[in-house]
Amino acid sequence: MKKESYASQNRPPVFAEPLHVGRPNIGNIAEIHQRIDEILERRWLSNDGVVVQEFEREIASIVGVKHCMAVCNATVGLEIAYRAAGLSGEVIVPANTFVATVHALQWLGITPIFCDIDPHTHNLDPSRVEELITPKTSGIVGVHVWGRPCQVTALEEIAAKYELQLLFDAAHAFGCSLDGRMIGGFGTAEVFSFHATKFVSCGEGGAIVTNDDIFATRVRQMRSFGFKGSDNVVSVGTNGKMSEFPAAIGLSSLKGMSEFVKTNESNYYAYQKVLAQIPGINVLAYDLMERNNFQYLVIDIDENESQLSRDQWLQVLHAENVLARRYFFPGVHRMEPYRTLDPFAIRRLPVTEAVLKRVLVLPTGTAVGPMEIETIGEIFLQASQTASKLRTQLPATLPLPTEPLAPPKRKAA
Ligand code: T4K
Repeated sequence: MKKESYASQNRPPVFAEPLHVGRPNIGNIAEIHQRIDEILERRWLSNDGVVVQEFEREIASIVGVKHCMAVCNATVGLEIAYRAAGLSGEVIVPANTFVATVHALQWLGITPIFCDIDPHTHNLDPSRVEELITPKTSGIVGVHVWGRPCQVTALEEIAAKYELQLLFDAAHAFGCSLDGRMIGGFGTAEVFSFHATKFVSCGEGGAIVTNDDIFATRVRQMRSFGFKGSDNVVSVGTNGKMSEFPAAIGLSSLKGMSEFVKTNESNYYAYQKVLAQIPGINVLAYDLMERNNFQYLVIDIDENESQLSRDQWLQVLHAENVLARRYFFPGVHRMEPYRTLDPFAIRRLPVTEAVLKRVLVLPTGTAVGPMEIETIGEIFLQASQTASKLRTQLPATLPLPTEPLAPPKRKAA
């Protein structure tokens, strides 16, 4: 790692190697190898194998739910959960989320109705939900963005009043709590992601968790082509099964979970310390009375105070090999096919629009430590001190490629 002034031109980046958001935390590699050897020796590679079952038991016990169904990834998990919950017609959902939350609805032919978010939680604003309910509405999907919980009680009340299904995309929120209760036990079901970029990871993987016995049975069947036992198909289904190998990686990752959280948490405090001196940059806070996984290090940028726009900060950081991400810009409502299907969604999402222009996610996890964070703090400090010059050199916004894919060609009738 070579340190030089950011202001000097024609020099290598401060970090010789890129620092990624979402660099995987790896559990005990020897243990992973051993588990994989055992799987191979058993010659049972998928379809409800013993390692998947152990992984499911562990998740259910950590979260405190009756049922955990491991799936190949959270996107397919959401598709299965939405279908098993009987969602149809219209479903109310935030646009400040990873596109998978919404794609899983659209994939099932369900119309997503984008609802604005709360400026503090960055999650669905319950006070904006009721005005979007129509006779076609079948459910509400909340997302615990950054692992910070939705206003669950308010959403539960609305769902009960209008007899709607309530589900949560908990892709970010494994190991987090709300009012002392672990995320995973709310609504009809919640869906976790164990993708490589999540702090507990299988490489690719996810889990649907619920306390509802009938729902769990339906999910188990739908996850495996609709089979109930051999040769007996009782519903439509897909192949959403997790195989033994990702479950083995997941089990080792679960063992490292408390260490990963500890690292994320100390990174969080280190970032807070180094960024406290930078005007207009605030580290998004976690509620320290709750359990948090601290897996996302999010900063909120006040452009007026910091003198640089979010996209200018992004350019400053990328020039130094700090590959910050502007999740979830530009918002799902501005992505295809939603941009075309619901071009006026933007008008009812003023808070979403504002938040999406202020947020940057910085690298954390076990690949980042105090030294890197100290250096990132220096990059911020130097850029802040030369902000008026940088403001004239760097474009205030970075364009997005916006071309939709051409629709499939149909044969003329
Ligand atoms: N709901 C929500 C709210 C979600 O955030 C997600 C996923 C889902 C649902 C769906 O869950 P899954 O079906 O994936 O289980 C990444 C992840 O691919 C995605 O899983 C995650 N959310 C999202 C927030 O982040 P991208 O498009 O940013 O991925 P990518 O390839 O740019 O990788 C992110 C960074 O991680 C890069 O800087 C490189 C680094 N990386 C990535 C991988 C895969 C590594 O260092 N090693 C790796 O193995 O979506």
